[in-house]
Amino acid sequence: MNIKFNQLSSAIRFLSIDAVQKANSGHPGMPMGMADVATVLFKYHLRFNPKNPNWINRDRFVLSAGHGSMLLYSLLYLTGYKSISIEDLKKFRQLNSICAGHPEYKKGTGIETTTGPLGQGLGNAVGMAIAEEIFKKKFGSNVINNKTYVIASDGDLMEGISHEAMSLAGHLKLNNLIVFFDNNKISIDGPTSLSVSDNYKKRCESYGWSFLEVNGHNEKQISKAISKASKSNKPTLISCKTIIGFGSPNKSGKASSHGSPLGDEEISLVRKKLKWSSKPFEIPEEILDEWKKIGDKGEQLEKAWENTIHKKNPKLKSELEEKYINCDLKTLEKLIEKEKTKYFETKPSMATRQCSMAAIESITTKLPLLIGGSADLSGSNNTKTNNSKIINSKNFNGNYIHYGVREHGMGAIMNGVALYGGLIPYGGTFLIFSDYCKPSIRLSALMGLRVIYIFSHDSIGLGEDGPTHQPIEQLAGLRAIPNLNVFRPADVNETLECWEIALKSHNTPSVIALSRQKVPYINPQNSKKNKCENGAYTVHITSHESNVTLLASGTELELALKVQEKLKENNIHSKVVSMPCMELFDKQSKEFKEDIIEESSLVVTLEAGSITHWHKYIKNKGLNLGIDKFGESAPYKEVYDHFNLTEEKITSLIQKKLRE
Ligand SMILES: Cc1ncc(C[n+]2csc(CCOP(=O)(O)OP(=O)(O)O)c2C)c(N)n1
Repeated sequence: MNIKFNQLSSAIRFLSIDAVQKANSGHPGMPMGMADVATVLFKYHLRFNPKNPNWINRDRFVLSAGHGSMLLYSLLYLTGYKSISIEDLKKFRQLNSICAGHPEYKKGTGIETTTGPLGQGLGNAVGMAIAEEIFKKKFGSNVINNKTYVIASDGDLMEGISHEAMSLAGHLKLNNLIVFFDNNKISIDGPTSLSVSDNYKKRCESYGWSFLEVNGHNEKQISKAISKASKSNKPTLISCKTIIGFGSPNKSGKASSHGSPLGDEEISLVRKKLKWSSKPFEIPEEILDEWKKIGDKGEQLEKAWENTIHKKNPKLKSELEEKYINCDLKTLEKLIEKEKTKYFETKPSMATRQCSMAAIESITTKLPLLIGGSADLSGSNNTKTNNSKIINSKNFNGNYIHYGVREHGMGAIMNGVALYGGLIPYGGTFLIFSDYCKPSIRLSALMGLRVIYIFSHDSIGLGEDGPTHQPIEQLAGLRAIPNLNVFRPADVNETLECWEIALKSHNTPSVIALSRQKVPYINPQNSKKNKCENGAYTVHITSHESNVTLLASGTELELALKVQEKLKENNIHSKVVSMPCMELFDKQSKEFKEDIIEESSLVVTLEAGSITHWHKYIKNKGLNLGIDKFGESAPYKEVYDHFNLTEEKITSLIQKKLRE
């Protein structure tokens, strides 16, 4: 039997509307509207192998409009991915179902990224396309030549992040990136004319993108546009004029089909209109077979690819997989040890941002997988080193990206680079502007990606730039994100150790907060052991019967040691603990924690920022010293004094507290 094109797309439409109806929540309109575009893409163009969702050279498909998740789940089921069965589709939006409300990244499932916050997927796709170019340059275009396809909605393109990501993609001439714009002119509040009158063609042209327009329900037009886009020397946006809720007699073209079940009555009208007599979740065998055939082609595609690379070099595949995709960190430990010993001998005073630069410079000699960058603050974040080679549109044989002033885009792009596999992205800005990329950081954590955020100028210690640039609540906000390690190293030794932990954290992103101002070398003894690994360690004790425990992070460790001296002059003994990473400390055993923070002593925490996350360490007594106001513009020592963060003031506060 000859299966017609619209029977294939109807399968997506009905799985989507029936699953949404069964869950009694979800978004049917978008999958109904984009079913034709998706069918053309999967049937004729996308190179994928459901039997091996991890095939390195597969085309990436990103559903940036994550609310239309049923479109993706239907496609994965129909083409034969093991990750999604018909039973899973019936459990759409239920606890522990792979078919979550919005797509949630899980390696090896065909779900390439977590989407839902609009615009993020588009940013991820730019990162994937950059990663592909880097690999292509390393291994040749007959080895790596995949494309990245995206479905983006009106909402995706309204979000500011889409501007940042598309602008950089145009600048880098990422011709491996093809975006389908679901131009249905409907969003939640109604017609998009309520809020937007952008000229998308001109917008794309100004970014350096190709712009094509098609009827999103016309098989030939869509396919022709994809072929044309594939030959472009720029990224392409294909504006697909579609009807949201296509096939629904009363709800198509209307916002009412966007985000709620159509209802049984309307669904039976859609069945009539689209001539679909099958029951919910039943796909006629011949249609399912046709879809499976589309999926099955992937195995051949992958085999042919394997043959090509085998001919080129029989060892290439294993090198690709072992050395790159699985990220070789074997040499890292030795390297960090060597660097630590070097600095123990010289004991340099350096700003921790400079310590980080030194760490990066040595790590990149061994790890070509590290892809750095900064949102236009390279010199300030110290992310660029003598080993940095700039990536540009003419040359992807590099390891450093000038992201421009695009923090949000940078975060989403780094997530995409990490998702592609085989590369470890790090990117910098000022800690204050972590707020500008917070949604992407949250997604790094939610997806469990090894992305390293380098945030310098981490306190009032930046001085004269004043309260707009002095972070106060930023560390607290970041520490509130689950599965994110927030490091604040105190000297070069800790900075090296924090970098080592970040690189070894395969499923957890890291923030490394760094100082603008110099700090002394503090590490009391050289050890192979990574002292930051447990989150905190004792730096100096004046007597084993100390009655004060000073707990500090980053630049305030120096202050804590000065306070300790002053206390000693007054016959008060104390212990100074460095806490470079709260998250790691909080995971340690009760015994370890009690050994570090002795309940019998007066616990004083010290960090030039919000005290929010320090409360938990002082129990009933003790002092949380920090700043819960906006900063001040002045030379930094004066700002510290203004906020009572000096050894004299802190010492007398502690003395007063001990007398209480
Ligand atoms: C960052 C972000 N803001 C808001 C939302 C909530 N939201 C989900 S879909 C949507 C807009 C829907 O319009 P469109 O993107 O055109 O999708 P369509 O109606 O075509 O399915 C909004 C505001 C979101 N998911 N992400």
